[in-house]
Amino acid sequence: MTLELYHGGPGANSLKVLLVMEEKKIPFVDHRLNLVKFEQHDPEFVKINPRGQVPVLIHDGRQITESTVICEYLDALYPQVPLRPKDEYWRAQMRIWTKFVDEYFCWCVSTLGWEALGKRFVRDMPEKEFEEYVARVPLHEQKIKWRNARNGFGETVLSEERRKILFSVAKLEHDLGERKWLAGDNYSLADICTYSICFGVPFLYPEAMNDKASPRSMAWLNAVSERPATKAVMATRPPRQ
Ligand SMILES: N[C@@H](CCC(=O)N[C@@H](CS)C(=O)NCC(=O)O)C(=O)O
Repeated sequence: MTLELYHGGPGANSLKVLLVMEEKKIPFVDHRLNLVKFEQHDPEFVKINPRGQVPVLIHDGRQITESTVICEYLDALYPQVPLRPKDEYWRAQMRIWTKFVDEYFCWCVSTLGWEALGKRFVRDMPEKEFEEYVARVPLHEQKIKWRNARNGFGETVLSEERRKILFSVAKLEHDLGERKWLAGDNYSLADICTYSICFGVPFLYPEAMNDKASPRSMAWLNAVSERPATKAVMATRPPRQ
């Protein structure tokens, strides 16, 4: 069996899959794309994923997208280190968390991330060069997102996203008051998928996540960060440019 992973390095949706790969020690052919150099919109990559996004898993020549789906797929293929609760109730709780992350939490964190990324990478890019890159972006919504990253999202949008992050952190604090991990007694995809989106929040919006405001979430974040698999994957982050 051959597995190939196209990813953007240890961040957000790509991080979910990289953590699963490392927890399970799954061998794979590693294709790392530089997202701020727009490699995900390169015509060669768009042939692999017409949406021009990562992560993408290729299993014996067949393509699978959607990070959470890929994580479940890998857990089914490599069940020796289980990352989904066996108990159906807790498995449902795991899915409630991964769904919440994909449909709600990811979006508000990502807007703050794109705002920061825009300032660092595309705000000062010459107009012509930027428009050439945007012309290659296949998804209309992503074209808008890249333009917003360049021009700034504006305070109305950013303050609404901050409100949603506060709501998400309160949900984390609540659930972690009742259980050790997000889907019960064992580390699971709920933790992996939430961590992958959440680990940047203490830097992007420190008022929302810090030892005083959200002690349980911070302790959980540290517990995930201290896992050998997380350390190994995070060590591959490039130095800040
Ligand atoms: N729902 C998809 C979202 C994939 C996604 O948003 N990927 C981002 C990286 S985290 C991406 O490729 N962004 C680059 C772009 O859209 O230009 C998933 O969970 O895999």
